[in-house]
Amino acid sequence: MSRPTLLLTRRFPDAVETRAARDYEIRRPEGPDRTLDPAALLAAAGGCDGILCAAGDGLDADTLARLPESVRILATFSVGTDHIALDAARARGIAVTNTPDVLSVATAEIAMLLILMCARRAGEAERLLRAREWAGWAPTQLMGVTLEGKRLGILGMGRIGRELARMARGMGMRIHYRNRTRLALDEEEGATFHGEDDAFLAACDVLSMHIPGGAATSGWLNAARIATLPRGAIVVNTGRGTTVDDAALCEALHSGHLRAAGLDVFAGEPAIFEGYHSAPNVTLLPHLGSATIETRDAMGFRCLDNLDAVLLRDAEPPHRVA
Ligand code: 8YV
Repeated sequence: MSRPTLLLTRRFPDAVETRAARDYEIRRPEGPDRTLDPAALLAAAGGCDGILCAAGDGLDADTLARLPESVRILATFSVGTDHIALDAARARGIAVTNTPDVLSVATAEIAMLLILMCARRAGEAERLLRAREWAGWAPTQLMGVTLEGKRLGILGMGRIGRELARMARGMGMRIHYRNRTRLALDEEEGATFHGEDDAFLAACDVLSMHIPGGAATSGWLNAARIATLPRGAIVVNTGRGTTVDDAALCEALHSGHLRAAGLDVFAGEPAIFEGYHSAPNVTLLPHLGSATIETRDAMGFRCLDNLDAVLLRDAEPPHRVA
């Protein structure tokens, strides 16, 4: 029996590539291994049964409408699906799956890393040494703030937010959260729920953002909401860059209203809003949220579990989002 054909839009971890090659004919787009434009994707998709894609691949409504009839499933190597026009996929009868759960701890770790780097000015400090400008220890040099006892506000208390809350509790932080719905009491573990933005923002010594991208959340952290944060607050974003008004965030870093910001995601990646290069107290990471060996293998296997269900067994995929 002939094997289904699978388009891999990127080079995935070895263990994932090996398993994919065992069960599928592998197809790859021409060109560099990075964010894929629709033309390259369409050029490579002819005759494919499934596509293993990633965030940043341009799967908008127009591209989906032009995918070959043979494509039955898009398995994205991400929990976020804002790069895929889900309605257009539904209209075409193409299943879309994602990778929930397996990246929650790794992403929460990067959020905590950014919180620590911001609070303790670790990025600035490292840059000082690398510039050979450290003149020696001084009692008031590069003083940060202690996290113990501070309020961590988690915007979007899903799986990643809850992992971050677990880590932050261990550091003595007090947890506040803003969510569409309140968690059950046993899941809340003492965290304070906020049903509206202003009271939530006013309670954030540190704001950690975990909301999805897309039109509904575009520019959510705007000048007015930043102004509602206490003076000296820290902002961290490991969700999607589109949820932040970059100019407003830079302005608040320059004015001193915000103490620091830590960003792992950016609107228009891999380009970065120019103002961040000169903004004080900002730590920038290149979308590392899920980048651990263990997590990336698990994400790839989750994608293959979904692809196998549809393409090898004609069954319902376990992590279907559309
Ligand atoms: C992905 C992410 O690894 O899962 C997501 O939504 O943002 C990342 O952790 C990356 O976007 C590649 O798809």
